[in-house]
Amino acid sequence: MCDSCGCDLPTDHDHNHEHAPEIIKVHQSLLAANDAIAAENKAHFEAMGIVAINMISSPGSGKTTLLEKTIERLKGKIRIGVIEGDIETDRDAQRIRAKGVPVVQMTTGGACHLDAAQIHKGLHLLEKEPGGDKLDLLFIENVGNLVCPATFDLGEHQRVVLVSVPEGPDKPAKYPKAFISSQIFVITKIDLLPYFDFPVAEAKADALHLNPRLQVMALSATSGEGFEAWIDYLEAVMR
Ligand SMILES: Nc1nc2c(ncn2[C@@H]2O[C@H](COP(=O)(O)OP(=O)(O)OP(=O)(O)O)[C@@H](O)[C@H]2O)c(=O)[nH]1
Ligand SMILES: [Mg+2]
Repeated sequence: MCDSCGCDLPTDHDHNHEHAPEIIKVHQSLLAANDAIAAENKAHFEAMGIVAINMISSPGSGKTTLLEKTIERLKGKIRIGVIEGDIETDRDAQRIRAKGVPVVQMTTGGACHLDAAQIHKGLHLLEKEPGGDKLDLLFIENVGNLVCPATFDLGEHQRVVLVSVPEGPDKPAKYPKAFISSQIFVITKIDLLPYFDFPVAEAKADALHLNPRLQVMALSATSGEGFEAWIDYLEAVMR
């Protein structure tokens, strides 16, 4: 640290520069601490042979419903575990437990996202659940929020961002970070397309403008339309 101006540069640096406000420095160091734990999580996943997928969306976009249908479809073929993130309640964990796979609920007590330390803790809790120590695929359902979860690496291999038809097609343009940092964009509830103004091509074009490598799919967990592409994607990431 520089004794002269108190910044992080060596003492002999040119002092003719602006200092980052303290709030930015604290934020940067919080993220650096999170990233270090995320790297440990990733190493843990790889040592255990687990593929980890982080699901991000606004509240109610259909994350848990998609997981319920996915478990129904893949149970017995792929060993699935789930870490649920919510501000309060274990309702989503109860829904997943009813499908017969290991699950833990992390409640954040107000925080709008999961962080890497919570996933580290969640993994150890999951290992104590029946079957939770031998998984092929771990889904992490993040807290319903399209903003904060995009900033926190959890050590996942894949990040999936979901937008449901009733939310409108402007979400990629308005919440770009979630789309820039994800590998897959899933448009959900397409059974509702006849009732909402949701030009799929517009949402897709905006997302691809932000992130040309994004894989885009559209599905309905309730009607099953488009579901095969999601299953194909999961089977591909498991290889
Ligand atoms: N029409 C229709 N409704 C759906 C579909 N998927 C989910 N829903 C409904 O949308 C509502 C919210 O679904 P959830 O799966 O709980 O959404 P979520 O993203 O997990 O919500 P949070 O965990 O609160 O962020 C429920 O009433 C679901 O039945 C779908 O494909 N079509
Ligand atoms: Mg949910």
